[in-house]
Amino acid sequence: MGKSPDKNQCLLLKKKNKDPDSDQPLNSFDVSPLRKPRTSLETFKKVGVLIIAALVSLAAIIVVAVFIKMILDKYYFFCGQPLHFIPRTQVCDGQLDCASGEDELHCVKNYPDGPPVGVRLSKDRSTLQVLDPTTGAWASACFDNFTETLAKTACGQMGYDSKPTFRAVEISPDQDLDVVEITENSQELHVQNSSGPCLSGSLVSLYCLACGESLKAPRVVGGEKASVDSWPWQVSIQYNRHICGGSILDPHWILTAAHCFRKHLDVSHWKVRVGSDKLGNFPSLPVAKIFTIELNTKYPKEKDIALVKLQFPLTFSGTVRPICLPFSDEDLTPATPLWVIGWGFTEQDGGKMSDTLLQASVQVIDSTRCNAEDAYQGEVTKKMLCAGILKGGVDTCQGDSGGPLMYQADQWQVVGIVSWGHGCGGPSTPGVYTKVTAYLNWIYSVRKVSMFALPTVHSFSPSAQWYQTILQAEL
Ligand SMILES: [Ca+2]
Repeated sequence: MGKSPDKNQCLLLKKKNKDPDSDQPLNSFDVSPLRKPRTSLETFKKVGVLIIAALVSLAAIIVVAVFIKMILDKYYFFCGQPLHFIPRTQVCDGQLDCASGEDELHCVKNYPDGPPVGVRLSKDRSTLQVLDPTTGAWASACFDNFTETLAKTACGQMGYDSKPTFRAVEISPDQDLDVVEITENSQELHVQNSSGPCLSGSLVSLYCLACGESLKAPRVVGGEKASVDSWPWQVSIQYNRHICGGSILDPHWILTAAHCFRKHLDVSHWKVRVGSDKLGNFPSLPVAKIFTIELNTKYPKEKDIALVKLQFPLTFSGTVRPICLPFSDEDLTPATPLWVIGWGFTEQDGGKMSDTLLQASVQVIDSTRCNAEDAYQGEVTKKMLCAGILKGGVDTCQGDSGGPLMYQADQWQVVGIVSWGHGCGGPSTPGVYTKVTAYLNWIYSVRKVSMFALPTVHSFSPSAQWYQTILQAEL
Protein backbone atom coordinates (compact mmCIF):
# COMPACT_ATOMS: atom_id res chain seq x y z
CA MET A 1 0.00 0.00 0.00
CA GLY A 2 2.80 2.37 0.91
CA LYS A 3 4.52 1.96 -2.49
CA SER A 4 1.73 3.15 -4.68
CA PRO A 5 1.66 6.80 -3.57
CA ASP A 6 5.41 6.91 -3.94
CA LYS A 7 5.20 5.63 -7.47
CA ASN A 8 2.64 8.28 -8.30
CA GLN A 9 4.71 10.92 -6.65
CA CYS A 10 7.67 9.72 -8.59
CA LEU A 11 5.75 10.05 -11.88
CA LEU A 12 4.64 13.54 -10.92
CA LEU A 13 8.18 14.47 -10.04
CA LYS A 14 9.40 13.08 -13.31
CA LYS A 15 6.94 15.23 -15.17
CA LYS A 16 7.86 18.29 -13.16
CA ASN A 17 11.51 17.58 -13.60
CA LYS A 18 11.14 17.21 -17.31
CA ASP A 19 9.59 20.64 -17.78
CA PRO A 20 12.65 22.78 -17.08
CA ASP A 21 14.54 20.82 -19.73
CA SER A 22 11.91 21.07 -22.38
CA ASP A 23 11.88 23.66 -25.21
CA GLN A 24 8.69 25.16 -23.93
CA PRO A 25 9.08 26.61 -20.47
CA LEU A 26 6.08 26.78 -18.16
CA ASN A 27 5.18 30.40 -18.47
CA SER A 28 2.26 32.38 -19.79
CA PHE A 29 3.31 31.85 -23.42
CA ASP A 30 3.31 28.09 -23.26
CA VAL A 31 -0.12 28.02 -21.63
CA SER A 32 -1.90 29.81 -24.37
CA PRO A 33 -1.35 27.28 -27.20
CA LEU A 34 -2.78 24.59 -24.98
CA ARG A 35 -5.84 26.60 -23.98
CA LYS A 36 -6.54 28.29 -27.33
CA PRO A 37 -8.52 25.44 -29.00
CA ARG A 38 -10.65 25.20 -25.95
CA THR A 39 -11.44 28.96 -26.17
CA SER A 40 -12.31 28.79 -29.91
CA LEU A 41 -14.57 25.84 -29.31
CA GLU A 42 -16.31 27.65 -26.53
CA THR A 43 -16.61 30.79 -28.64
CA PHE A 44 -17.97 28.69 -31.48
CA LYS A 45 -20.39 27.01 -29.15
CA LYS A 46 -21.57 30.33 -27.84
CA VAL A 47 -21.59 32.49 -31.00
CA GLY A 48 -21.53 29.99 -33.89
CA VAL A 49 -24.48 28.03 -32.67
CA LEU A 50 -26.39 31.25 -32.22
CA ILE A 51 -25.50 32.34 -35.77
CA ILE A 52 -26.45 28.95 -37.24
CA ALA A 53 -29.69 28.99 -35.30
CA ALA A 54 -30.40 32.50 -36.56
CA LEU A 55 -29.60 31.49 -40.17
CA VAL A 56 -31.75 28.36 -39.97
CA SER A 57 -34.60 30.41 -38.52
CA LEU A 58 -34.17 33.02 -41.25
CA ALA A 59 -34.14 30.32 -43.96
CA ALA A 60 -37.25 28.78 -42.44
CA ILE A 61 -38.96 32.18 -42.37
CA ILE A 62 -37.98 32.78 -46.04
CA VAL A 63 -39.23 29.34 -47.09
CA VAL A 64 -42.51 29.89 -45.26
CA ALA A 65 -42.80 33.42 -46.73
CA VAL A 66 -42.15 32.12 -50.26
CA PHE A 67 -44.66 29.34 -49.69
CA ILE A 68 -47.27 31.79 -48.40
CA LYS A 69 -46.57 34.12 -51.36
CA MET A 70 -47.00 31.20 -53.78
CA ILE A 71 -50.32 30.29 -52.18
CA LEU A 72 -51.43 33.93 -52.16
CA ASP A 73 -50.30 34.44 -55.77
CA LYS A 74 -52.21 31.36 -56.84
CA TYR A 75 -55.51 32.34 -55.25
CA TYR A 76 -55.25 36.08 -54.60
CA PHE A 77 -54.24 39.29 -56.32
CA PHE A 78 -52.55 42.12 -54.44
CA CYS A 79 -54.14 45.57 -54.83
CA GLY A 80 -51.73 48.40 -54.04
CA GLN A 81 -53.95 51.25 -52.91
CA PRO A 82 -55.67 50.69 -50.57
CA LEU A 83 -53.71 47.61 -49.54
CA HIS A 84 -55.84 44.49 -49.85
CA PHE A 85 -56.20 41.12 -51.59
CA ILE A 86 -58.88 40.10 -54.03
CA PRO A 87 -59.56 36.57 -55.31
CA ARG A 88 -57.70 35.75 -58.51
CA THR A 89 -61.01 35.07 -60.25
CA GLN A 90 -61.66 38.83 -60.11
CA VAL A 91 -58.51 39.61 -62.11
CA CYS A 92 -59.27 40.48 -65.75
CA ASP A 93 -63.01 39.90 -65.33
CA GLY A 94 -63.90 43.32 -66.75
CA GLN A 95 -64.82 44.81 -63.32
CA LEU A 96 -62.58 47.25 -61.46
CA ASP A 97 -62.07 45.51 -58.10
CA CYS A 98 -58.88 47.33 -57.05
CA ALA A 99 -59.46 51.04 -56.39
CA SER A 100 -56.75 51.97 -58.92
CA GLY A 101 -57.87 49.31 -61.39
CA GLU A 102 -54.63 47.30 -61.37
CA ASP A 103 -56.64 44.08 -61.57
CA GLU A 104 -57.74 45.01 -65.11
CA LEU A 105 -54.46 46.52 -66.26
CA HIS A 106 -52.36 43.57 -67.51
CA CYS A 107 -54.99 41.55 -69.32
CA VAL A 108 -55.42 40.12 -72.80
CA LYS A 109 -56.62 43.13 -74.83
CA ASN A 110 -58.96 43.29 -77.79
CA TYR A 111 -57.55 45.43 -80.56
CA PRO A 112 -59.95 46.29 -83.39
CA ASP A 113 -59.00 45.60 -86.98
CA GLY A 114 -58.40 49.22 -87.91
CA PRO A 115 -58.09 51.10 -91.19
CA PRO A 116 -55.56 49.84 -93.75
CA VAL A 117 -51.96 50.59 -92.84
CA GLY A 118 -51.47 51.61 -96.47
CA VAL A 119 -48.56 49.36 -97.47
CA ARG A 120 -48.27 45.67 -98.35
CA LEU A 121 -45.92 43.23 -100.08
CA SER A 122 -46.78 41.16 -103.16
CA LYS A 123 -45.77 37.55 -103.82
CA ASP A 124 -44.34 38.94 -107.08
CA ARG A 125 -40.76 39.13 -105.75
CA SER A 126 -41.81 40.83 -102.50
CA THR A 127 -42.61 44.04 -104.33
CA LEU A 128 -43.93 47.00 -102.37
CA GLN A 129 -47.48 48.26 -102.95
CA VAL A 130 -48.95 51.46 -101.55
CA LEU A 131 -52.59 52.44 -101.08
CA ASP A 132 -53.84 55.68 -102.61
CA PRO A 133 -56.47 56.77 -100.07
CA THR A 134 -58.09 59.21 -102.50
CA THR A 135 -58.93 56.50 -105.05
CA GLY A 136 -58.87 53.48 -102.69
CA ALA A 137 -56.64 51.71 -105.23
CA TRP A 138 -53.36 49.95 -104.61
CA ALA A 139 -50.33 50.82 -106.75
CA SER A 140 -46.86 49.33 -107.13
CA ALA A 141 -43.92 51.42 -105.95
CA CYS A 142 -41.55 52.59 -108.70
CA PHE A 143 -37.86 52.33 -107.84
CA ASP A 144 -37.22 55.95 -108.97
CA ASN A 145 -35.97 58.03 -106.01
CA PHE A 146 -36.66 55.19 -103.58
CA THR A 147 -34.41 55.53 -100.52
CA GLU A 148 -33.45 53.63 -97.39
CA THR A 149 -35.55 56.08 -95.36
CA LEU A 150 -38.62 55.18 -97.44
CA ALA A 151 -37.82 51.46 -96.98
CA LYS A 152 -37.63 51.93 -93.19
CA THR A 153 -40.89 53.86 -93.20
CA ALA A 154 -42.64 51.11 -95.22
CA CYS A 155 -41.40 48.40 -92.85
CA GLY A 156 -42.27 50.56 -89.82
CA GLN A 157 -45.85 50.79 -91.13
CA MET A 158 -45.95 47.00 -91.15
CA GLY A 159 -44.61 46.93 -87.58
CA TYR A 160 -41.01 45.90 -88.29
CA ASP A 161 -38.18 47.69 -86.48
CA SER A 162 -35.35 45.75 -88.14
CA LYS A 163 -33.04 47.07 -90.84
CA PRO A 164 -34.73 46.44 -94.20
CA THR A 165 -33.06 45.45 -97.47
CA PHE A 166 -34.37 46.47 -100.89
CA ARG A 167 -33.43 46.26 -104.54
CA ALA A 168 -34.77 47.10 -107.97
CA VAL A 169 -36.63 44.40 -109.94
CA GLU A 170 -37.85 44.78 -113.51
CA ILE A 171 -41.53 45.43 -114.07
CA SER A 172 -43.01 42.13 -115.19
CA PRO A 173 -45.15 41.99 -118.38
CA ASP A 174 -48.23 40.95 -116.40
CA GLN A 175 -47.98 43.85 -113.93
CA ASP A 176 -51.62 44.70 -113.30
CA LEU A 177 -51.33 47.66 -110.92
CA ASP A 178 -50.32 51.24 -111.72
CA VAL A 179 -46.66 51.91 -111.09
CA VAL A 180 -46.22 55.14 -109.13
CA GLU A 181 -43.54 57.17 -107.43
CA ILE A 182 -43.57 57.15 -103.67
CA THR A 183 -43.09 59.98 -101.22
CA GLU A 184 -43.21 60.25 -97.45
CA ASN A 185 -45.27 62.42 -95.14
CA SER A 186 -45.76 62.05 -91.36
CA GLN A 187 -43.81 58.77 -91.30
CA GLU A 188 -46.15 57.21 -93.88
CA LEU A 189 -45.65 56.41 -97.54
CA HIS A 190 -47.87 58.17 -100.05
CA VAL A 191 -48.44 57.98 -103.77
CA GLN A 192 -46.89 61.07 -105.32
CA ASN A 193 -49.67 63.13 -106.87
CA SER A 194 -47.70 64.36 -109.83
CA SER A 195 -46.35 60.91 -110.54
CA GLY A 196 -44.76 60.63 -113.97
CA PRO A 197 -43.61 57.52 -115.83
CA CYS A 198 -41.42 55.10 -113.92
CA LEU A 199 -38.14 55.97 -115.67
CA SER A 200 -36.12 53.15 -114.07
CA GLY A 201 -38.66 50.59 -115.33
CA SER A 202 -38.22 48.87 -112.00
CA LEU A 203 -40.28 48.07 -108.93
CA VAL A 204 -39.11 48.04 -105.30
CA SER A 205 -38.46 44.57 -103.93
CA LEU A 206 -38.50 45.01 -100.15
CA TYR A 207 -37.51 42.65 -97.32
CA CYS A 208 -38.16 43.99 -93.83
CA LEU A 209 -36.64 41.05 -91.96
CA ALA A 210 -34.60 37.96 -92.82
CA CYS A 211 -37.18 35.24 -92.12
CA GLY A 212 -38.40 31.77 -93.02
CA GLU A 213 -34.99 30.13 -93.25
CA SER A 214 -34.19 26.95 -91.35
CA LEU A 215 -30.95 25.00 -91.09
CA LYS A 216 -32.60 21.68 -91.87
CA ALA A 217 -35.28 20.67 -94.33
CA PRO A 218 -38.09 18.37 -93.15
CA ARG A 219 -37.35 14.87 -94.46
CA VAL A 220 -40.10 12.32 -94.69
CA VAL A 221 -43.75 12.97 -95.50
CA GLY A 222 -46.13 12.00 -92.73
CA GLY A 223 -46.36 12.35 -88.98
CA GLU A 224 -42.97 12.03 -87.37
CA LYS A 225 -40.61 13.54 -84.85
CA ALA A 226 -39.48 17.01 -85.80
CA SER A 227 -36.31 18.93 -85.09
CA VAL A 228 -36.17 22.52 -83.88
CA ASP A 229 -33.46 23.02 -86.54
CA SER A 230 -36.18 22.47 -89.15
CA TRP A 231 -38.75 24.69 -87.41
CA PRO A 232 -36.81 27.29 -85.36
CA TRP A 233 -39.86 29.60 -85.17
CA GLN A 234 -41.99 27.12 -83.23
CA VAL A 235 -42.62 28.13 -79.60
CA SER A 236 -44.54 26.71 -76.67
CA ILE A 237 -46.96 29.14 -75.02
CA GLN A 238 -47.45 28.26 -71.38
CA TYR A 239 -49.63 28.99 -68.38
CA ASN A 240 -48.01 26.83 -65.71
CA ARG A 241 -47.87 24.13 -68.42
CA HIS A 242 -47.86 23.95 -72.22
CA ILE A 243 -51.14 25.34 -73.56
CA CYS A 244 -50.55 26.24 -77.22
CA GLY A 245 -48.02 26.42 -80.00
CA GLY A 246 -47.04 29.67 -81.66
CA SER A 247 -44.59 31.06 -84.18
CA ILE A 248 -41.94 33.77 -83.95
CA LEU A 249 -42.61 36.69 -86.32
CA ASP A 250 -39.79 39.00 -85.22
CA PRO A 251 -37.70 39.57 -82.07
CA HIS A 252 -40.72 40.90 -80.14
CA TRP A 253 -43.78 39.09 -81.46
CA ILE A 254 -45.29 35.59 -81.40
CA LEU A 255 -48.30 34.68 -83.57
CA THR A 256 -50.82 32.25 -82.10
CA ALA A 257 -54.56 31.54 -81.73
CA ALA A 258 -56.95 33.64 -79.61
CA HIS A 259 -58.73 30.64 -78.10
CA CYS A 260 -55.51 29.74 -76.24
CA PHE A 261 -56.24 32.62 -73.83
CA ARG A 262 -59.93 31.95 -73.26
CA LYS A 263 -59.45 30.57 -69.73
CA HIS A 264 -56.63 32.79 -68.51
CA LEU A 265 -56.70 36.49 -69.37
CA ASP A 266 -54.02 37.75 -66.96
CA VAL A 267 -50.89 38.40 -69.01
CA SER A 268 -48.34 38.17 -66.18
CA HIS A 269 -48.67 34.39 -65.73
CA TRP A 270 -48.14 33.58 -69.42
CA LYS A 271 -44.69 32.49 -70.57
CA VAL A 272 -43.14 31.60 -73.93
CA ARG A 273 -40.55 28.88 -74.42
CA VAL A 274 -38.37 29.13 -77.54
CA GLY A 275 -35.54 27.15 -79.13
CA SER A 276 -36.53 23.62 -78.16
CA ASP A 277 -38.35 20.68 -79.72
CA LYS A 278 -38.83 19.16 -76.25
CA LEU A 279 -41.41 20.26 -73.73
CA GLY A 280 -40.23 21.24 -70.31
CA ASN A 281 -36.46 21.61 -70.27
CA PHE A 282 -35.87 25.15 -71.47
CA PRO A 283 -36.19 28.43 -69.58
CA SER A 284 -39.29 30.38 -70.51
CA LEU A 285 -39.63 34.06 -71.31
CA PRO A 286 -41.97 36.62 -69.75
CA VAL A 287 -44.80 38.16 -71.76
CA ALA A 288 -45.50 41.91 -71.90
CA LYS A 289 -48.78 42.06 -73.82
CA ILE A 290 -51.35 39.85 -75.53
CA PHE A 291 -53.72 41.11 -78.23
CA THR A 292 -56.77 39.49 -79.79
CA ILE A 293 -59.62 40.78 -81.99
CA GLU A 294 -63.12 41.13 -80.58
CA LEU A 295 -65.16 38.09 -81.57
CA ASN A 296 -67.97 38.24 -84.09
CA THR A 297 -70.93 36.51 -82.38
CA LYS A 298 -72.28 35.46 -85.79
CA TYR A 299 -69.05 33.57 -86.55
CA PRO A 300 -67.57 32.69 -83.13
CA LYS A 301 -64.93 30.46 -84.69
CA GLU A 302 -63.61 33.32 -86.79
CA LYS A 303 -60.88 35.77 -85.69
CA ASP A 304 -58.98 33.02 -83.90
CA ILE A 305 -55.73 34.96 -83.94
CA ALA A 306 -53.58 36.52 -81.22
CA LEU A 307 -50.29 38.35 -80.98
CA VAL A 308 -48.05 37.90 -77.94
CA LYS A 309 -45.45 40.57 -77.25
CA LEU A 310 -42.40 39.42 -75.29
CA GLN A 311 -40.98 41.58 -72.51
CA PHE A 312 -37.48 41.35 -74.00
CA PRO A 313 -36.52 40.87 -77.65
CA LEU A 314 -35.26 37.49 -78.79
CA THR A 315 -31.70 36.93 -79.96
CA PHE A 316 -31.84 34.86 -83.13
CA SER A 317 -29.72 31.71 -83.54
CA GLY A 318 -29.85 28.36 -85.35
CA THR A 319 -32.74 27.26 -83.12
CA VAL A 320 -34.52 30.61 -82.66
CA ARG A 321 -35.57 32.31 -85.91
CA PRO A 322 -38.60 34.10 -87.32
CA ILE A 323 -40.98 32.72 -89.96
CA CYS A 324 -42.23 35.06 -92.70
CA LEU A 325 -45.75 36.38 -92.82
CA PRO A 326 -47.43 35.46 -96.12
CA PHE A 327 -47.60 37.96 -98.97
CA SER A 328 -50.88 39.87 -99.18
CA ASP A 329 -51.81 38.16 -102.49
CA GLU A 330 -50.67 34.66 -101.53
CA ASP A 331 -53.61 32.51 -102.60
CA LEU A 332 -53.11 28.80 -102.07
CA THR A 333 -54.85 26.49 -104.51
CA PRO A 334 -56.26 23.10 -103.38
CA ALA A 335 -53.64 20.35 -103.03
CA THR A 336 -50.84 22.84 -102.31
CA PRO A 337 -48.45 20.97 -99.97
CA LEU A 338 -48.14 22.42 -96.47
CA TRP A 339 -46.62 21.38 -93.16
CA VAL A 340 -48.03 21.51 -89.67
CA ILE A 341 -46.13 21.01 -86.41
CA GLY A 342 -46.96 20.75 -82.75
CA TRP A 343 -46.84 18.79 -79.54
CA GLY A 344 -50.33 17.41 -80.09
CA PHE A 345 -53.84 18.77 -79.89
CA THR A 346 -54.35 20.24 -76.46
CA GLU A 347 -58.13 20.39 -76.41
CA GLN A 348 -59.44 17.66 -78.70
CA ASP A 349 -57.13 15.09 -77.19
CA GLY A 350 -57.93 15.84 -73.56
CA GLY A 351 -54.60 17.52 -72.89
CA LYS A 352 -52.50 14.54 -73.95
CA MET A 353 -49.34 15.74 -75.59
CA SER A 354 -46.13 14.45 -77.07
CA ASP A 355 -42.90 15.38 -75.29
CA THR A 356 -41.23 15.80 -78.65
CA LEU A 357 -42.30 18.16 -81.43
CA LEU A 358 -44.15 16.32 -84.22
CA GLN A 359 -44.54 17.28 -87.86
CA ALA A 360 -47.00 16.29 -90.55
CA SER A 361 -47.30 17.02 -94.25
CA VAL A 362 -50.80 18.12 -95.29
CA GLN A 363 -52.51 19.70 -98.29
CA VAL A 364 -54.83 22.61 -98.85
CA ILE A 365 -58.41 21.30 -99.07
CA ASP A 366 -60.93 23.19 -101.18
CA SER A 367 -63.28 25.21 -98.96
CA THR A 368 -66.36 23.94 -100.87
CA ARG A 369 -65.34 20.37 -100.07
CA CYS A 370 -64.59 21.46 -96.50
CA ASN A 371 -68.03 23.04 -96.11
CA ALA A 372 -69.91 20.05 -97.57
CA GLU A 373 -72.79 18.34 -95.76
CA ASP A 374 -70.56 15.51 -94.54
CA ALA A 375 -67.92 17.99 -93.35
CA TYR A 376 -68.34 21.41 -91.73
CA GLN A 377 -71.65 22.44 -93.32
CA GLY A 378 -70.83 26.07 -94.03
CA GLU A 379 -68.95 26.81 -90.81
CA VAL A 380 -65.73 27.50 -92.69
CA THR A 381 -65.61 31.18 -93.68
CA LYS A 382 -63.38 32.98 -96.19
CA LYS A 383 -61.07 33.92 -93.34
CA MET A 384 -60.31 30.25 -92.66
CA LEU A 385 -58.29 27.63 -94.46
CA CYS A 386 -58.83 23.87 -94.55
CA ALA A 387 -55.91 21.47 -94.69
CA GLY A 388 -55.48 17.77 -94.18
CA ILE A 389 -54.49 14.53 -95.80
CA LEU A 390 -56.69 13.26 -98.62
CA LYS A 391 -56.48 9.68 -97.41
CA GLY A 392 -57.07 10.74 -93.81
CA GLY A 393 -55.57 8.91 -90.88
CA VAL A 394 -54.98 9.40 -87.18
CA ASP A 395 -51.23 9.74 -87.73
CA THR A 396 -51.68 13.23 -89.09
CA CYS A 397 -53.40 14.43 -85.91
CA GLN A 398 -50.34 16.28 -84.80
CA GLY A 399 -51.31 19.89 -84.99
CA ASP A 400 -51.22 22.04 -81.95
CA SER A 401 -53.58 24.95 -81.32
CA GLY A 402 -51.91 28.25 -82.16
CA GLY A 403 -49.08 26.57 -84.05
CA PRO A 404 -48.19 27.38 -87.65
CA LEU A 405 -49.51 25.90 -90.89
CA MET A 406 -46.55 26.46 -93.19
CA TYR A 407 -46.00 26.94 -96.88
CA GLN A 408 -42.59 26.97 -98.50
CA ALA A 409 -42.05 29.38 -101.37
CA ASP A 410 -38.63 31.06 -101.45
CA GLN A 411 -38.91 31.20 -97.68
CA TRP A 412 -41.19 29.46 -95.18
CA GLN A 413 -44.38 31.39 -94.51
CA VAL A 414 -46.99 31.00 -91.79
CA VAL A 415 -50.15 30.83 -93.93
CA GLY A 416 -52.42 29.41 -91.21
CA ILE A 417 -52.85 29.12 -87.44
CA VAL A 418 -54.08 25.81 -86.01
CA SER A 419 -57.61 26.74 -84.93
CA TRP A 420 -60.28 24.04 -84.84
CA GLY A 421 -61.56 20.86 -86.46
CA HIS A 422 -63.24 17.60 -85.73
CA GLY A 423 -60.97 14.61 -85.65
CA CYS A 424 -57.68 14.58 -87.40
CA GLY A 425 -57.04 15.77 -90.91
CA GLY A 426 -59.22 13.41 -92.92
CA PRO A 427 -60.97 14.64 -96.09
CA SER A 428 -64.36 14.93 -94.38
CA THR A 429 -63.02 16.46 -91.19
CA PRO A 430 -59.84 18.31 -92.03
CA GLY A 431 -58.08 20.74 -89.75
CA VAL A 432 -59.39 24.30 -89.95
CA TYR A 433 -56.88 27.11 -89.74
CA THR A 434 -57.08 30.88 -89.36
CA LYS A 435 -56.11 32.31 -92.76
CA VAL A 436 -53.23 34.66 -91.97
CA THR A 437 -53.56 36.76 -95.17
CA ALA A 438 -57.03 37.82 -93.93
CA TYR A 439 -55.44 39.39 -90.83
CA LEU A 440 -52.22 40.90 -92.22
CA ASN A 441 -53.52 44.42 -91.75
CA TRP A 442 -54.44 43.66 -88.13
CA ILE A 443 -51.00 42.16 -87.45
CA TYR A 444 -49.31 45.20 -89.00
CA SER A 445 -51.52 47.62 -87.01
CA VAL A 446 -51.04 45.96 -83.62
CA ARG A 447 -47.27 45.80 -83.98
CA LYS A 448 -47.06 49.37 -85.25
CA VAL A 449 -49.27 50.85 -82.52
CA SER A 450 -47.49 48.88 -79.80
CA MET A 451 -44.15 50.05 -81.15
CA PHE A 452 -45.07 53.69 -80.63
CA ALA A 453 -46.91 53.10 -77.35
CA LEU A 454 -43.98 51.35 -75.70
CA PRO A 455 -40.82 53.22 -76.69
CA THR A 456 -38.90 51.98 -73.63
CA VAL A 457 -39.10 48.36 -74.82
CA HIS A 458 -37.33 49.41 -77.98
CA SER A 459 -34.34 50.69 -76.06
CA PHE A 460 -33.12 47.10 -76.42
CA SER A 461 -33.34 47.14 -80.20
CA PRO A 462 -30.51 48.25 -82.47
CA SER A 463 -32.66 50.83 -84.20
CA ALA A 464 -33.92 52.45 -81.00
CA GLN A 465 -32.76 55.89 -82.07
CA TRP A 466 -34.82 55.74 -85.22
CA TYR A 467 -38.01 54.96 -83.28
CA GLN A 468 -37.22 57.59 -80.72
CA THR A 469 -37.13 60.04 -83.62
CA ILE A 470 -40.43 58.76 -84.95
CA LEU A 471 -41.99 58.95 -81.51
CA GLN A 472 -40.89 62.53 -81.07
CA ALA A 473 -42.23 63.34 -84.52
CA GLU A 474 -45.57 61.72 -83.62
CA LEU A 475 -45.86 63.57 -80.34
CA1 LIG B 1 -61.62 42.73 -61.82
